[in-house]
Amino acid sequence: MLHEYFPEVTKPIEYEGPQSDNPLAFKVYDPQKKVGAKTMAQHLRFAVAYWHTFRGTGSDMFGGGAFERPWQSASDPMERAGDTLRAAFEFFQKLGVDYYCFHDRDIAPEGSDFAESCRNLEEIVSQAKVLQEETGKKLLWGTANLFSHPMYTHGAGSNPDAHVFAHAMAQVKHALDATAELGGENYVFWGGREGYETLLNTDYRHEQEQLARFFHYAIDYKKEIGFEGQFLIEPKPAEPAKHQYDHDAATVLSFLREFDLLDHFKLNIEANHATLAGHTFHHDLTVAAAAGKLGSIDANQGDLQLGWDTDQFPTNLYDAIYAMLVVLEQGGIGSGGLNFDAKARRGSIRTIDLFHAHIGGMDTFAKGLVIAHKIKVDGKLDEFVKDRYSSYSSGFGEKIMHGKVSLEEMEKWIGEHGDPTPRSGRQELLENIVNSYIFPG
Ligand code: XLS
Ligand code: CA
Ligand code: CA
Repeated sequence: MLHEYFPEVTKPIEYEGPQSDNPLAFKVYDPQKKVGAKTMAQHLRFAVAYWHTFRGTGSDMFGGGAFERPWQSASDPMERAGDTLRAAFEFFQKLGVDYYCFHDRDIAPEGSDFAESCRNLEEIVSQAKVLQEETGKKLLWGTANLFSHPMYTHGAGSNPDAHVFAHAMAQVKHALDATAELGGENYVFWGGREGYETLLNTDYRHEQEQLARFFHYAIDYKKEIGFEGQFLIEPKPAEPAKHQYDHDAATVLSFLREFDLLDHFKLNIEANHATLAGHTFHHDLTVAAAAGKLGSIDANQGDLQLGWDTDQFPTNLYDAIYAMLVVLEQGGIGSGGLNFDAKARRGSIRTIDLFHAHIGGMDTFAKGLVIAHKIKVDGKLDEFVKDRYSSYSSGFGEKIMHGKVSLEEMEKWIGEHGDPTPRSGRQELLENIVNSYIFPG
C-alpha cells in the first residue's frame, strides 16, 4: 500500500448535486453529464497546477513558508521530488481531474549544474510517465521556469547577454523533450522576466528581435523532434518585471504578427493577468478568440482591491459564465483546458483546503458552462448582437464592409438619407437577461 498523503479524503470526490451539504462533493460538476454534444469533463478539461498545489509554501513578500506538506519533508531533493509526484497523482485521482501542468523546476530539483538539472528532470519524467500510464492522467502543458534562477534576472530570451539566451534555449530544449515524452498536449511560454526594469539600460528593439528569435528557435526544435502539441504564449503586463513584453492578448498578437510567428502560437489567457492589465477576463478572452487564437485558460481570479497577482481560486460566477460564452462561441477550447493556476491562501494551511479550493473552482466553471450553454441555445443575446450590426449585411452597409464605397459616395448617401437615428445599446436589459439564467426559477 502506497503512502497516503490525503487520508482525510477516503474516496474520490463525486457529484452529489446542489442539495448535498458534503464539502467533499461536487454540487454542479458532474463529469459525465452532457451539456450539448459533450460531457462536462470534455468541455472543461480541468488541470491542476503543480507549482501552486504541490510546491506552494504559502510564502509571500513578508514571510517564508507557512505550509508543512508531508510530501515535502524528505531531506534529499530527489526523494522529495518523487514523494511530491506520488502525492500529486493521489490528488488527481481523488479529485477526479484528468490533467496537470508543470514547470521543469516544479517537478524536478535544480542540480549543481545544468547537466545535473537535466538528469534530475529526466528521472522524474520517467517516474511521471509510469504514474500517467497507471492512472490515465494526462499532461495539459509543460513549460520551462525561466524566471526563478538569478541568471534570468534580466530576462531569458530577451536577456542582454547571449550566454544567458543560450542557457534559456538549452533549458527550453529539455522542457520540450519532457513535455513531448509525457504526451503533453500543449507547451506554454510565460515570459515573467521578458521585459525591462528601466529603459535607460534597455535596447527595446533589440530585445524584441531577440525574443522573436527565441520563439523561432523553439519552433524549429519542435519540428525537429516532431512534437505535435500546441505552442501557447501567456500574456501578463508586469510582475515580476516592471514591464513585460507579453503585456496582454492584443500586444502578444501584434508581436506575433510583426515577427512572422502567428501561425505557430495560440494564447493561454489567465484571468488575473487580464485584470492586472486593466482589462476584464472576458475582454482578453474575447480579443484572443476574435483572432482565432484562444488556446487555453488559466482559471483563477485576482483581488480587485490588491494591485498584484493574487492567483486565487475562481469563485466568481459571472466571470465563469462570460468565459464559457467565449469558449462555446469558438466551438470549444480545443487541445487546451482550464488550468487552476491558483493557490490556497497563506492561512489555509491544511491539505484538505486544496480539495475545497479545487472543488469550488470546478463547480463555479461547471455552473458557468451550464448557464453559458443555455444562453447560447436560447440565442437571445446572439440575436441582439446580430441585429445590432444588421445594417452591414445588406445594401449600403454591405458595400461599406467590402470596401466598395468612396468617401464622396458616403457623403452623397448621407445627403440622400439624412443623419442617423441613435439606437440604444440596451446594456441593462442584456444584464437582466444574463441574470434571468442565474436566478432560481
Ligand atoms: C505567473 C504565471 C505562470 C505561468 C506559467 O504569474 O501565471 O505561473 O502560468 O509559467
Ligand atoms: Ca498562469
Ligand atoms: Ca498569475
